Amino acid sequence: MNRPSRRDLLRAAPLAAVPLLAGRAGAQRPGEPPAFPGMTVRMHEPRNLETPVAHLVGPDGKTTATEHFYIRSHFAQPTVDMKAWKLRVEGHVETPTEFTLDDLKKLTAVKKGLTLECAGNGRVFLTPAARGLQWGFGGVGTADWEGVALATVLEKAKPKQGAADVVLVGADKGAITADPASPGPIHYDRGIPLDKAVKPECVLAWGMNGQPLTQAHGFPLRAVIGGWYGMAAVKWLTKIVVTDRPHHGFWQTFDYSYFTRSGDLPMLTPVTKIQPKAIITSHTEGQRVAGGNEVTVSGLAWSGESAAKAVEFSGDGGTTWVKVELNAKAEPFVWHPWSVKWTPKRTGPMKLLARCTDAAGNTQPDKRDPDRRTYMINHLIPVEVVVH
Ligand SMILES: Nc1nc2c(c(=O)[nH]1)N[C@H]1C(S)=C(S)[C@@H](COP(=O)(O)O)O[C@H]1N2
Ligand SMILES: [Mo]
Repeated sequence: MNRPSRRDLLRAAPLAAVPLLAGRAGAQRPGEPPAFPGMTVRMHEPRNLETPVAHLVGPDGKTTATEHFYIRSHFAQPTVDMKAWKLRVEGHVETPTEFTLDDLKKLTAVKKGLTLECAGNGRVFLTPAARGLQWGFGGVGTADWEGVALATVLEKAKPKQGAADVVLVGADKGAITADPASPGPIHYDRGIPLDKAVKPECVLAWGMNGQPLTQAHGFPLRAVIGGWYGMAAVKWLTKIVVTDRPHHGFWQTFDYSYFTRSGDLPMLTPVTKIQPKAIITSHTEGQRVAGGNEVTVSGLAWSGESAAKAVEFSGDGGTTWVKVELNAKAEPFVWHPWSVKWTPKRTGPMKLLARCTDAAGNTQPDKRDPDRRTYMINHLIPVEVVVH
């Protein structure tokens, strides 16, 4: 086998070079966490890793292999002492309750395929450049989550009349010092309105793709809030606090918020629902494609609480579009693989685009809405290939 020389690696497109270097045996420097083969490092500590698009879908054609599932952590990963670990449910409830992991496993178990997307996925494409981790297309993944419905756990504690939010609290803790700073060290948390929290797509998961959760993905227990961006999927869950008023916590005001408007009154609003999006996974920026031959372009499409109902493809930067035949009925909460045949008819750079319309009739916008600040990035972003 021909091993690429170091010069070749350095000459490769910057996007491709990072996973190659990160994946090389021996690339780990002393004192650094182990290398994650094939992952793109967005931040070393805390560890934040992006999935290269070619690894988004694993061998089963649907889910992301756990070792390739993106990792987004704001603080150092906490290590949980399983002898002492309990999940406490308290606050505006009739029966404050504590559960060991075994207690939870005795409740009715559920297993669900759910797509998780970071609210900042695609941030690298924003102009002007935005602060925050520079995710490309790969801050997203789908796993089979095994656990108990959040509703089942709430039923045991019995929220009182007037319960508003279900605040999920992680064991990780730290101080955000960049403006807007946190009020000293705080846990990672997120409030979910009770009416969403009791929906079947809200799961407290101890299993991911048939295995116990890994440390990075929230061992021993994490939330997955189907249809909502990843910031609500609190990892290393230790406490659930039911409140009698909306929880205006740090992670849904100073962070993970955007502007909605009624008339011309902008109002800060927590980021919630995943927006429709289609991405191309078969081709990457700058890839060379032979002209005149039919090629298969493939990718993924999803739309939070709705289903990716229609996908369109353009090989010419949006001048003409073709309908993509979806080979299976799309479902809400989970992405849908798609593919289309394309024959490039001229040489030179060509912009490939995919566009998703969901079952509720929402289509991806052409242009970026600045009211979304640095989140919910689903305007059309081309992948430019070079036809030769
Ligand atoms: N406790 C805790 N939970 C967390 C976070 C965190 O930093 N701490 N990050 C959130 C964000 S922003 C995302 S996108 C998802 C990512 O989950 P993953 O690392 O398993 O992909 O976890 C969420 N849950
Ligand atoms: Mo995120």
